[in-house]
Amino acid sequence: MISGKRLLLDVLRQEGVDYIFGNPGTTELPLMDALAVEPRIRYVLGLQEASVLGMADGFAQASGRLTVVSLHAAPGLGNAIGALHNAQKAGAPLLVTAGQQDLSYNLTEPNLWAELVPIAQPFVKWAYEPRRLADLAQVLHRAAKTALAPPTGPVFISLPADLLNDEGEVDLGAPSRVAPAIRGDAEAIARAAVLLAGAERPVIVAGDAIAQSGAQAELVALAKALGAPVYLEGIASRAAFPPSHGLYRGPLVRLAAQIRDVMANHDLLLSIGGDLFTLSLPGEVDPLPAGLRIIHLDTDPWQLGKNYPTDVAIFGDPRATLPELVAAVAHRMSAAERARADHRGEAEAQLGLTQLTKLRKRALAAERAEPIDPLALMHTVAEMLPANATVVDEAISSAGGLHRFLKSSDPLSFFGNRGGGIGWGLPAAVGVQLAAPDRRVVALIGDGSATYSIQALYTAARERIPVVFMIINNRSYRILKQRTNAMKSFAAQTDTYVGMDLTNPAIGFMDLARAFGLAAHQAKSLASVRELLASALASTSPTLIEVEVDRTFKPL
Ligand SMILES: Cc1ncc(C[n+]2csc(CCOP(=O)(O)OP(=O)(O)O)c2C)c(N)n1
Repeated sequence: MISGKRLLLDVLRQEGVDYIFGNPGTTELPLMDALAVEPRIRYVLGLQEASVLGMADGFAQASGRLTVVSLHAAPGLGNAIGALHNAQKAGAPLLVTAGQQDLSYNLTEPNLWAELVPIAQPFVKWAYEPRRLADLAQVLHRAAKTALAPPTGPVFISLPADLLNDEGEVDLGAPSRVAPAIRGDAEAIARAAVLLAGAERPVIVAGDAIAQSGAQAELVALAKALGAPVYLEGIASRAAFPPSHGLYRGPLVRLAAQIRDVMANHDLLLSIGGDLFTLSLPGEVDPLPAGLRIIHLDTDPWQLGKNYPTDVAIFGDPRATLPELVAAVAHRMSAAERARADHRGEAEAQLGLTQLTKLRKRALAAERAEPIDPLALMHTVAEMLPANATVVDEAISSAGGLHRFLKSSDPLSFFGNRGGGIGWGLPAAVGVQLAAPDRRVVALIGDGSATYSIQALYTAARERIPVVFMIINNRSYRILKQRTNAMKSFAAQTDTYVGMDLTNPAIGFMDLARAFGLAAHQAKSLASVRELLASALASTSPTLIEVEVDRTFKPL
């Protein structure tokens, strides 16, 4: 005989779970009761569900492990939906649960009751509400398997309270795992190699799948063999390529005209897990010039040929597939083609290094600017980061240059907001740090973004998670001002931006941080940033540094 609540925790233990991120209510009380005698699972309390989900997202992405979230009924699930959208886009393997009222009286429409599965469904790979204790173990195992099977992503299970309180003789079952390293089709690899070997001006767009599969070294080998520049996809949220490498070009801008300007220089586009293309606004032009050939390798077959016809579409894991592709290209290339690729690679690398030197010079020239120049700030922070640092980036309009200045490109060195719903970075940083305790997590967060899920600071203080939170305060939604200005209409003519200034009153970030139990400091010069960052990095407690930056913006 076993109770549903005991079975729930036993099955989660079988699935390797040792953290639950949650915020409790009446419908979760059976779970909270069972946790009272389950020392192997740590319950990480978040004070609002957007923060709970965001922390779990960071943890899941950094650990690659099944990560459990416990939310409270329909209102709790509703609060988490924006963050669930982000987790879905990032492919975070989350098992999201919400307590449901006792099935026996849902017909009466009790307090907090609404159907949960339809709320979660658009944002998950699978959503289900078990109705019998006998099904609970199988449902949980299937949920875990589904979240972790490539392409990874969140699943949702509604947990009716009566199932958790019920008792019965039920089998716990056992976990299943789908082996993730899918090797691309050999015939497709051979066709891709023919096109790549003969390409005159190939370009690579690298996506998050590179970091997710740990294929950085394989990508460098391929880029070198092809003499091709490497751009990150527009919504890059992971590190794919060494930032100081001459072939690196940083992320594509998410605007059609800018992408087209890049692509016009090339005859073949090789996308490795890259989004073709997630744009921020509809463009008047097509991002891809006519005649550009496309080879696309991805762990998610949905992405292959989604928006553009693809000459060769390979369903596979980059790390498992790229060595074969590199070997096939080497085998196909004639001596003349190889010489051409080497020559091209040298010229591209030279160009990349010149661009990087120019950008560095601009950052250095702005070092003394007051208020602080965002580019100079990114350069300073990147220079100061220790080798084992992880950057969590939600600096939005202040992040320019960051991707080029960072020194490290290992898979855990960088996390960004893939889904675009802001309020992600602050909680995600807490989850990343919890999953990677040997690293130093530095979160670069815009002041606007920080306020959506500010209560994650409390979890950092309560759990002693030593993130360095750097709030980049321009007292505005600057990116929205930029974009409104680009419409060249009333706002631009009158220099009036409705609902985009955070000045009157100014938000007291140091007061907020201290109220949640963190040490907090303010920097108004780069010298002070250096000093405060150095001491925050030396601390074993979380710290918040508010950096006042220049709030003006350049027209796009
Ligand atoms: C959940 C959500 N609400 C609103 C937005 C729209 N939005 C995008 S960026 C932005 C402002 C970000 O401000 P901040 O973090 O200070 O960065 P800045 O633009 O100043 O660089 C807003 C409100 C969004 N993306 N997601």
